[in-house]
Amino acid sequence: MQKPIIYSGMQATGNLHIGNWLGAARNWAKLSSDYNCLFCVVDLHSLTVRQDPKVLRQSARNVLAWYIALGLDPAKNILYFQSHVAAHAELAWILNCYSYMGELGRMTQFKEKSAKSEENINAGLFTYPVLQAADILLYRTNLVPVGDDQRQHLELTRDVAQRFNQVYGDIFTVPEAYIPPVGARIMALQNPEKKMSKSDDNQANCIFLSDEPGVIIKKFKRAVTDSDNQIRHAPDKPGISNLLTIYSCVTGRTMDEGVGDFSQSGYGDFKVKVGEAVLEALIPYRAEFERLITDTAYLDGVIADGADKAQAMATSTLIKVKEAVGLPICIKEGVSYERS
Ligand code: AQP
Repeated sequence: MQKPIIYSGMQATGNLHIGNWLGAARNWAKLSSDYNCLFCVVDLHSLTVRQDPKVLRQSARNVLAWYIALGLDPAKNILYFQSHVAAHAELAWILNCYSYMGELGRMTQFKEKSAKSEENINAGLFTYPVLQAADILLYRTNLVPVGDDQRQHLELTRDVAQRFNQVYGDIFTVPEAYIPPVGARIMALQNPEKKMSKSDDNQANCIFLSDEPGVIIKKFKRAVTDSDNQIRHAPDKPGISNLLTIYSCVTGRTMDEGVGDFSQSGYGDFKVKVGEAVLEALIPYRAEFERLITDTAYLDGVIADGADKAQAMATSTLIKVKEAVGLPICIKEGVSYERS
């Protein structure tokens, strides 16, 4: 029997941070043996913000190398760049015609990002969730493992898929979100009321996977706590709770065990120990990333192979969609699929 399909992705911009790892990539690796998986570097999404072309190209490659370093074997998973499969942009256009201005305007990420970049509120920022829906629906995805911030976009994907299916029959699989019970929203270290984010102006908020060890410990030492010196996980202690969550994710200790581990510690000691636990967990992944990123031929091969495999799956869905909506099918597009 065919395994169900997982699809997920990360933007090509900047360095990955521990939120991207603990909220998403870590679960991709855990789930990957039970599913057929596609993990995409969503480089088209990155264009909603002005990018330096050279930097973008390199950071896209870095993200793909991180995927492998974090445990995603390219022999068992399809790893590829979104821009290498034209069907993403084509399906996004079609789905734009089945998405409403009102629902897109309600997206929290659009509101936040447009408030942040008033000088560049482009149409791509607005239709970003439609491209995301196209990414997911192209592969008849069953499960989408993401962090908590993507919950709303996943709901929109489901709505668009159901709306389309109601008109044209059973074209799309309606996907489910997989949001992990712990680590789905790693918070900013200096401001634990908001999520850790790579575009944060204050770099001390964010632990990047490639930060030097000394920098990681320093950032943890500076993490905001509170004044009562009690190490427990509770809504009134967002800073401490965030650190305990990170500790639990990287060590595999439950929240209660984590609290027990620090029953004799003060905040200073606690913060250093969490930093050290993160560093220790990252060591093998960082070494593997350093090895991979210099292996140009190997990465080029993975990228080409991923593009071919993703292309074949995507084209088959796109033809079904085109046929459903009444677009003429070019004979050259003939790939194997069951015509209705
Ligand atoms: N803080 C987080 N905690 C848990 N999961 C997170 N994710 C992002 N931030 C956190 C998850 O990582 C995956 C890839 O996300 P993305 O590439 O779309 O990154 P993003 O949301 O753009 O990340 P940033 O860091 O927040 O970037 P900016 O600053 O550009 O907004 C997704 O599954 C996401 O849920």
